[in-house]
Amino acid sequence: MLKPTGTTAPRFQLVLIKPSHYDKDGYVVQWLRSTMPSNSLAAVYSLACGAAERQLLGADLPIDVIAMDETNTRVRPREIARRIADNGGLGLVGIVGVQSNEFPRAVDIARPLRDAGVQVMIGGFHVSGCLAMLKELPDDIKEAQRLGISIFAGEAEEGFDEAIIDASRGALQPLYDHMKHLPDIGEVAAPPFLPVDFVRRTVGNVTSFDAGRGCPFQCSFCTIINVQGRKSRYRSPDSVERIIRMNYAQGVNRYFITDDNFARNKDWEAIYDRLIKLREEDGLDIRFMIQVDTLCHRIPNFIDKSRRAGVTRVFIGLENINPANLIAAKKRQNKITEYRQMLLEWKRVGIITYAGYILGFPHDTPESIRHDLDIIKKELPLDMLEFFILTPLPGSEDHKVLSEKGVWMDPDMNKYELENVVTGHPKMTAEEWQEAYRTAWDYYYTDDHLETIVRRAYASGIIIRSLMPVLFWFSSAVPVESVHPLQWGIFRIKYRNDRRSGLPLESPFAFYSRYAADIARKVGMVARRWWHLKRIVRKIEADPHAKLYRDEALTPVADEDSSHMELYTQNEAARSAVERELRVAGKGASGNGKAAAQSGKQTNRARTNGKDDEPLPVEQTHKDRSEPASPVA
Ligand code: B12
Ligand code: SF4
Repeated sequence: MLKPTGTTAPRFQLVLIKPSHYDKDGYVVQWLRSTMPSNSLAAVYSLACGAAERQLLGADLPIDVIAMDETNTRVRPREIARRIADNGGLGLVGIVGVQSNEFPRAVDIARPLRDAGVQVMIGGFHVSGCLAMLKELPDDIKEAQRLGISIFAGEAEEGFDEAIIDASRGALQPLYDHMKHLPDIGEVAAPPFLPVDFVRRTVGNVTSFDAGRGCPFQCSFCTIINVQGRKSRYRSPDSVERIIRMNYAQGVNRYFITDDNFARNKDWEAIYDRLIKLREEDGLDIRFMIQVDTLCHRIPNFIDKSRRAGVTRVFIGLENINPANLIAAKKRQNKITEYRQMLLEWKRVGIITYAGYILGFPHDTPESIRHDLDIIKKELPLDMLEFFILTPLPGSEDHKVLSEKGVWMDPDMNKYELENVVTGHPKMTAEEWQEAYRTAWDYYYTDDHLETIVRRAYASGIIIRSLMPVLFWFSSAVPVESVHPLQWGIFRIKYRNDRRSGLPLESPFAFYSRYAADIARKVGMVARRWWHLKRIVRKIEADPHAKLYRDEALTPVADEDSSHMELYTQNEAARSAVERELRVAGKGASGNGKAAAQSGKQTNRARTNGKDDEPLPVEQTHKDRSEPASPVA
């Protein structure tokens, strides 16, 4: 605890910081306006405010809650320490939602605070993932504990009060492990919320909240199932409405629902019905972005209700188009025979699609990646594609297996941002793999393909003036700023003194001249790319035939010439997958490539009956077998 400096009655200072991470030069990645408000911060901030309102520490020790998101706000540890000292010396700094790539920065923020005697606690996916999956704590977490930083694994909805009380007594424990029991979030008294000031420091009028946690599937690269579990836990429609009304009251009406797979939120329909009521009966102008899996279109009503509920953008975990890779990653629910149908369904209701694509599965090579991208561009009616390097994230099965086998993984957690090669690959050197990632962005977002995306969108009834900024964002982040679009922001802020521990301070001249040159270069690039897209949009709007545009990707599944579609015939794995789907649908297999490809079409039709021989997700194995919402049941 800090020595008090003031004479006023003590007030417990609860400071919450969502950290950022370092760029390749060791400077904090920070923006004038960052991508979006952090839901992790919103969740913990709300609980902290709840504790303050309840007078958790008694009437004599009020709690002041201060929150900051480092992606758009400078964190000054010395000022925080002074504030705590000025208020009687009692306080806790919670470093919130710390992902693996943010862990080194989180510890750097904590170090001067610990030197000043401040109690610090770190929570989030890195520590929870490591505790969930590893037999022994990794060195970085042990080092944090050695510095006196307390670790909170699990969800703050349970156990945060205990930690605050311990901190008020100056008796924070080294570890709070709440991984064994995952809390029910149905009716949390203080659901996620951030004041509008946080939203104003981000791009657009968007905030985020989780309507549920957990996913039933078993992808080997996924951390979510091991941290948040495979059972769907969800907020009640009342709770969701409360979050929306609180935000609406402060003028925030766009939302990113952070559920990794909203289609598997068991209460999706009741939540949608409430959103539909809010829009259609109560007249609220609210819009959403959600994340789903590639079988979501087979859940009756899901896509149509998404549109009515106000969903305008959907993120889809496509990951790969080579079935051999999908099987290797245990992503068996992704079926190439469903991709086109699913994307066309979203197009039918005018919703913009984003898909994640992972590079570096075992069967990938630089050539195969380019070939896959050619197929995607030609045959899949997809808007944005975003790339990730396959990364053994702490908390995933992949990470656990490699750790147990003693396979090399880069020990620098700052690199675990899905943009760096951090382990070996059976078919690519590290350089080839890294280069394949870098070039994938340029290869997908060519000038021609940007025009094709906008043409397809226009012909599908998507508002292309809304698509344009998003397309700009996803096509430009890597070429302009060398950061992933999910980490980009408006105008990069850099402080010479905020450099990674262990790296030297640069001279002001070297630092500022490079910073200024960088700004000039980026402004030029941004302007050029924006005007280029604008020209495309104008050209298409002026084209009287643009609404009639058709190509292979937009061709309805029923009319597709599947024997010539490379998606179904690209390799042996694709042909076998198509044959297998045909068998499952009871149509028999033919064995030759052409007929096998045609089975993709038949399968798409036949499978609307909802029959499948896939192993069911864990929670759907018994009583849910007849539940209509389950597409794999
Ligand atoms: C929304 C989201 C984002 C958003 C917003 C970030 C945010 N945290 O809100 C954006 C788009 C910015 C983002 C970006 C990225 N993300 Co992200 N993101 C998510 C997502 C889908 C939801 C986050 C969320 O709201 N979770 C729900 C909250 C409530 O859970 P939580 O964060 O764990 O917090 C709870 C507990 O951990 C605990 N807790 C947390 N902190 C603290 C602190 C204290 C003091 C206490 C007591 C408790 C506590 O209590 C909280 C409430 O229950 C998660 C997946 C997921 N299901 O969480 C991925 C996830 C966190 N992201 C991930 C990754 C890898 C990224 C990116 C690197 C991707 C990329 N290439 O750009 C970037 C990195 C950003 C950066 N700054 O470096 C990984 C992290 C895995 C890992 N081991 O680190 C995840 C898990 C997804 C995955 N692929 O596995 N992301
Ligand atoms: S579908 Fe998404 S959230 Fe579910 S296990 Fe796979 S990667 Fe994880």
